[in-house]
Amino acid sequence: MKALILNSGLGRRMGALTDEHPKCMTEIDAGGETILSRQLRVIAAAGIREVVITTGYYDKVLVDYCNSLDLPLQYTFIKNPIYDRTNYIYSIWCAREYLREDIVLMHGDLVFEEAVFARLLASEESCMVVSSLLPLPEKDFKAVIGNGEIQKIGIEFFENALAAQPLYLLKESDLALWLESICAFVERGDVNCYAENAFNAVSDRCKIFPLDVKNMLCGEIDTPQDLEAVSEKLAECGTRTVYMCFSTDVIHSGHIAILKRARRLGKLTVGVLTDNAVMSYKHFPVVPYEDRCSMLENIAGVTRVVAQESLSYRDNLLRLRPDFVVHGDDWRVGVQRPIRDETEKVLASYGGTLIEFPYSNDEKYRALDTNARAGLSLPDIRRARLKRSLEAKGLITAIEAHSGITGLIAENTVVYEGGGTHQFDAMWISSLCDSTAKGKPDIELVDMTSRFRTIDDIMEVTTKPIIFDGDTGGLTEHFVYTVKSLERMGVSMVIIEDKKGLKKNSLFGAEVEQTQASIEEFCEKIRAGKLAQKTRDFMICARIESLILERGMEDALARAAAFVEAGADAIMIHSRKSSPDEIFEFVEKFRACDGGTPLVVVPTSFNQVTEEEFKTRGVNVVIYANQLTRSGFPAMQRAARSILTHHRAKECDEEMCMSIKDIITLIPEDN
Ligand code: SPV
Ligand code: MG
Repeated sequence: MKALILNSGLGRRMGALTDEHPKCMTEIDAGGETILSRQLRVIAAAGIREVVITTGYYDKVLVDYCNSLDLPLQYTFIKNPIYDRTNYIYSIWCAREYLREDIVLMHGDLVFEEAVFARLLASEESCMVVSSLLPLPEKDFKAVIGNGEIQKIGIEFFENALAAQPLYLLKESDLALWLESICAFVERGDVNCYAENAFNAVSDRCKIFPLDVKNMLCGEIDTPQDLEAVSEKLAECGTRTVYMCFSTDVIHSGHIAILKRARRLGKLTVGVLTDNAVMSYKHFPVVPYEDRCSMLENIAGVTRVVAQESLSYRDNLLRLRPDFVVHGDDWRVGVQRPIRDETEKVLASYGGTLIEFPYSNDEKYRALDTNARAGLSLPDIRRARLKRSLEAKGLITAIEAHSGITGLIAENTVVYEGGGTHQFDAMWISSLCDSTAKGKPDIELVDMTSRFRTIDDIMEVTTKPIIFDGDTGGLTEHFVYTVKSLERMGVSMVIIEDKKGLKKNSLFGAEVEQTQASIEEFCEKIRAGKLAQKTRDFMICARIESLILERGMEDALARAAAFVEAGADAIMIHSRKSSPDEIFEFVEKFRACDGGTPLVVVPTSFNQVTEEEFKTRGVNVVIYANQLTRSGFPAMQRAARSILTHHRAKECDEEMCMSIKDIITLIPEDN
């Protein structure tokens, strides 16, 4: 993209101000900034490198001045040799050979705030700056709008018109059409009209759209009075405020570039998504919220940092009422679109503006992100994540996984809701499902070595934290080794149930013979486990079977208190009733005496309760303990039956199978 600035004219109406230099060199602030230096700085800051400037009046002064500014710009100066006898249509004609790509076109006496320029560059179509709020000027440009497009530009149009400024973004094809028309005008000697007359002749084909900048500064300086008004408005622009939101763990040069551009628009406030909000939307934050805040606070130009509690910008925007929100244009499509739409609506409610910069999807930035994510699967980081998630979210969810593929489902399944996403926080390595996958009963028959093998398979392909179903924990002498091994592997929590002898699955309840360990026996096991662990992150959760074995609420509560006293980091209360009442009663009574210890539930039989309700009542971990096994198994049975019934696989393939292509691409190669 190039910029074309028209600076050939005499600027007669400026009086003495243009006695010694062209109008564009008129100073607009006390710091010596001129119309031109400001334009060039804005152009350079936007990343444009080539500028074509048409000259005429005091051309040498102008060329020397541009070079003295020392900006990272390459200039092409095109002199209009008959500048005193022609209008700028002729200057553009002189420069035509240099205009073969997308350009921004501006008159040399135009002063605009940076946000106007940013919006212009973000446009996907050719556009011209207009204002729906300013009164129609008597003598300056107006644009006639029809069907959302600009149909005519000129000073003589008042009907269906908006005040317009000669600042354009022209896509290559529209520029070519306009230039063709300019050539036709010049060749027949029409050199004293506006270039816009040539546009008007082809406006049915040359599509230029209005870019409504409302009250933002974009005005020409024709007279000393204009100069005064524009300088005043420029000072006002100094009080503009800008808001951006970040969730990133690493700040790279792409972020710095967008921050730099944002802070040029005004005083910059950065919202940092809280850990909870990040977790709900993408992956777990590698860098905690506080550290992400201080990273951003220390970037030059960031005036302040505030928390953004959810993906939605609404609350912060209504509170801070920034003039601009800045974002990459990537959120125009995909899952973030609803958030963008809401942001636009909230901004419109108080007169704010959304500014979008091109999103950099650079390979090196993606690699940084991938590397940060790879770290999440390392044992220390994965282990610590459960506690961090619990602290950040209050309630977390885990889904059963018993193999690499079910681990991938737990890891990658995401649903989109309200512009955000929802996914599981952790995985539960269920004894029931691990045993079932091996065709064995859930009676601690699958030994620890084999259970660890399952953990390993899952860990190899996932990053989410793991809660391990440790059954009874076995003999205390064995349990201490289990704790050490799990901790070393990066498991976050082991849940052991207060049973002894031959353990059967709890969902059999009192229908089968099961023995509950005494409080003292089980406390001993907890204490030994806590002594064995090496890190502070690993958690031992005591699971109480009193309700399952019909020993009553009092027994359950007494055990919970004793187990916490013995060092349990969390309590799981289990029930096999279809009504959640006894679970709710336990939670309420437990919470009356213990507000802090996390409570875990496994709502297999009382599946009607929502996570929200559990949270409100004081539960912290909800485990969906067996749903992948219970849904996968009947699907497989149906497929097997279909093949037997039809003596071929066609029906099975067509009605119940994923395609071969899908299954082979399901698993990414870099796993
Ligand atoms: C498991 O998933 O193995 C459990 C939960 O221990 S339950 O099956 O409900 O006992
Ligand atoms: Mg189990």
